[in-house]
Amino acid sequence: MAGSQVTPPVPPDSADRGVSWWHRGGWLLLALGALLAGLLMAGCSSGEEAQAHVTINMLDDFFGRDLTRVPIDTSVRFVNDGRNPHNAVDAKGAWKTPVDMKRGDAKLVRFSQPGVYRFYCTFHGTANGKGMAATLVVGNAYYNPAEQATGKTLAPVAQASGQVQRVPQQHRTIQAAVNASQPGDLVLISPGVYREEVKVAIPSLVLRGTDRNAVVIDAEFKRPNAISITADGVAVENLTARNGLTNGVFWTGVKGYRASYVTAHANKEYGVYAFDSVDGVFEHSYASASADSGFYIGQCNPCRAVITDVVAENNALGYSGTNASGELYIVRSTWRRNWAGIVPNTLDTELLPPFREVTIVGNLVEGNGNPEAPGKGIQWGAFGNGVVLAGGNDSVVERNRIVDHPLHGILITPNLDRRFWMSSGNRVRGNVIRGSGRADLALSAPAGNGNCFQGNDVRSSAPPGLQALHSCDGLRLPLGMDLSTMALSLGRVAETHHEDYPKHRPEDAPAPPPQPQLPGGASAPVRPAMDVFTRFSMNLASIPVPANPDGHSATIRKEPTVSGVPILAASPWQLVFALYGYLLPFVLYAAWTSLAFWDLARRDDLGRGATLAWVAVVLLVPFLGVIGYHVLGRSKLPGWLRAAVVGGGVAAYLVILAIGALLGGIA
Ligand SMILES: [Cu+2]
Repeated sequence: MAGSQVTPPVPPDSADRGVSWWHRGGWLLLALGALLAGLLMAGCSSGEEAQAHVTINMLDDFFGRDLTRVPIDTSVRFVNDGRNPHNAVDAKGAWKTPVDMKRGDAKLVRFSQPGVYRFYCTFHGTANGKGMAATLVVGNAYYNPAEQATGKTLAPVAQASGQVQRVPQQHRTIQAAVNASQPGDLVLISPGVYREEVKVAIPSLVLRGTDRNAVVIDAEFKRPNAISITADGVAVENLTARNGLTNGVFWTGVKGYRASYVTAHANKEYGVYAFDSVDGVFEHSYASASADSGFYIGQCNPCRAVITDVVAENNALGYSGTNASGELYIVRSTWRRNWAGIVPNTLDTELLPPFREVTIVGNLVEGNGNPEAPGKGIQWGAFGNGVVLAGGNDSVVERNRIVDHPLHGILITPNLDRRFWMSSGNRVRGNVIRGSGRADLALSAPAGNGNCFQGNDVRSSAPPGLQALHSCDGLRLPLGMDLSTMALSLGRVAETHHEDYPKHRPEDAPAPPPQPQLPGGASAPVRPAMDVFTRFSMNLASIPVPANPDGHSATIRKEPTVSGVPILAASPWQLVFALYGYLLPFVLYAAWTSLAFWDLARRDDLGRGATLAWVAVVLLVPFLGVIGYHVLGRSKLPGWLRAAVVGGGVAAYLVILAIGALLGGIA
């Protein structure tokens, strides 16, 4: 206390006021920073829109789904993604959107009463269901799609009827054969190119081609889908579905579905797609040149579905599954040369977020990072990764072989939509990963609890030591999260916003190679898609890591990195965000520590013991120690300065991250 005489005595109350000013001011600034970041991340949308809703797209000139089922009190967001003006008007006049919705316009309509709502666009459809028209079923309202199509109430059946409807021998079109069928019938299609959209509202049909490669349903980029299915229990086998304005084969709102030996090629959204559907299998199928994903199971819980023995190549995403959870297995399949391989994800634009309990086992995931594949902006953020878990929980990634990816083999990351979804409780074990440009395993910050990595045969991770810091059985420290990975993703988001990504079209993709035929061909047993999941036998534990294809070794080398950023692969946008995200915390930490020592050295109110104790706290407790000193240490530095340097630094970091996100994620 030798210098006490040079320090003017300060009345205790004003000293207290100084401390409490810091408490108020500093934490206020911190809280403001966090709040600002939170607000930016939440976007400028209204509260209602921030909640999960279901989206019905308006395209030229059709609605994205023939049938949408929602629970009571759901908001439905009608959005015009076409070029023409559209609207949605209830056929009985109960509700309507604005009449003249332009491209990009959206309207939320909330449905609180159960019922079957048929709606249409007044420009391109009629109230009695012709042209641009679709159906919305709210709550448990009774709806049998067959009634609308045939005037008859038809229930699904488990057994084949023994009847065969032949195309073109008995029926000139596939649609005519479907309309003439009873549940349990086989619609058997001979070789030919069928230029129609087949709408299936009769349950338990089996649509089968006699030759997978020569029976082609071609939507000619004029019709929404090759096949659209709204009835339960329908199987599609041994044919090719191509050139859909949206999808190749599409099930919506059904119980029981199956695709076997199906080829889906050059569809503008998805190849083989099940939405709001449960109890299904996609098997021995092939999808290429989809501008969104090859295979997609979305909005279900529990999904009770299996994807097995499929090949997805040259799509934006091999597999995408938005808000698809529970008893969902993606196994023994090949995902290669897409933008990204397997990407379960969480979005607010569909119901049931976040995704959870997805099991990904025994897949070969190879060379996803193919800029020649068709794609759209929304998937660009996933480019160059093998497996991405984007904002979901409690999923399992085991015994996959993952080779040659410009960024990561397996990436666990938060996903930003209208809300910010963190990933937690995911288990990554026993995978073999080679040839990742940035890291074989990556955990992007911020991440929730319980993500673990164990027994993976890998060469690198981001952050380093991921398997040691986040093991499944042993040590799990909340330290191993990597902010630079998040920052790198924000760079991608900015690129998307600036339309700075490759734009290849499904139309220009090379034709798919011939694919193997359904065993038994035309005379294979007829099995309607009933209790598909229960009857599918699979021994998960017996699925091994797949063999190395043609024994080749990885061709992508780990890239030289500077401050955590792969310098060759990074675009200018990525460099800006990644360098900032990587460096700023170190810069701040160094500045706070220097300031604390400088202050401690000049303090005369502390004894040697107290000073050394603070030095120890600052040095030994990462980040929090030095923040603790500035907040609680009664530093002689002016409160406003400490508030600006500590609180402002943290706030700046959050704001920069949020602005990066805002640039492309929400706008
Ligand atoms: Cu219209």
